[in-house]
Amino acid sequence: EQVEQTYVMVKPDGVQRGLVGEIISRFERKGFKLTGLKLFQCPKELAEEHYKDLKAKAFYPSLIDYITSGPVVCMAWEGVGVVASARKLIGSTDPLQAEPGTIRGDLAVQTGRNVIHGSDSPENGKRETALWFKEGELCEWTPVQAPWLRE
Ligand code: DAT
Ligand code: MG
Repeated sequence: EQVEQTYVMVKPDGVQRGLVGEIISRFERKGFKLTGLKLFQCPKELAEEHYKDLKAKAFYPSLIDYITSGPVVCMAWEGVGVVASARKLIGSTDPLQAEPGTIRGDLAVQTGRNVIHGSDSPENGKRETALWFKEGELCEWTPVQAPWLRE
């Protein structure tokens, strides 16, 4: 079983709406390991690099405006299966299609204000974690609960 990394980010609407604790709590309770966490005002260049695959989309300019419109909360989470599991906790891109019980299903109503980002593959998990966190901002540590989460 491969330990993966994923990059999860509370978007500016989630911060403005006071959902940071609620969102972090869902990942914490699941049992993944937090390895990086910061409140951060994203520069335009970084938003453009993060979403470079969407550059051709009509919504791209408003997406960049949205992500840079206020502070975000950047998180790195680690664990076996964390990438796909985080996507499940997050729910579908369109919050109206997202299942109840997911973050977007419970806490959002529109794709353009869907409160959270999560990497879509282990490769992108590594790429995005390295993009948003500098060396020295990530912590290697062993949670005391580790033996109670995995046999
Ligand atoms: P996800 O964030 O679920 O991985 P994505 O990678 O396809 O979704 O798109 C990145 C973000 O771009 C998404 O969270 C919100 C925005 N977006 C995607 N499709 C959109 C659309 N049709 N209209 C407006 N914004 C959209
Ligand atoms: Mg995506």
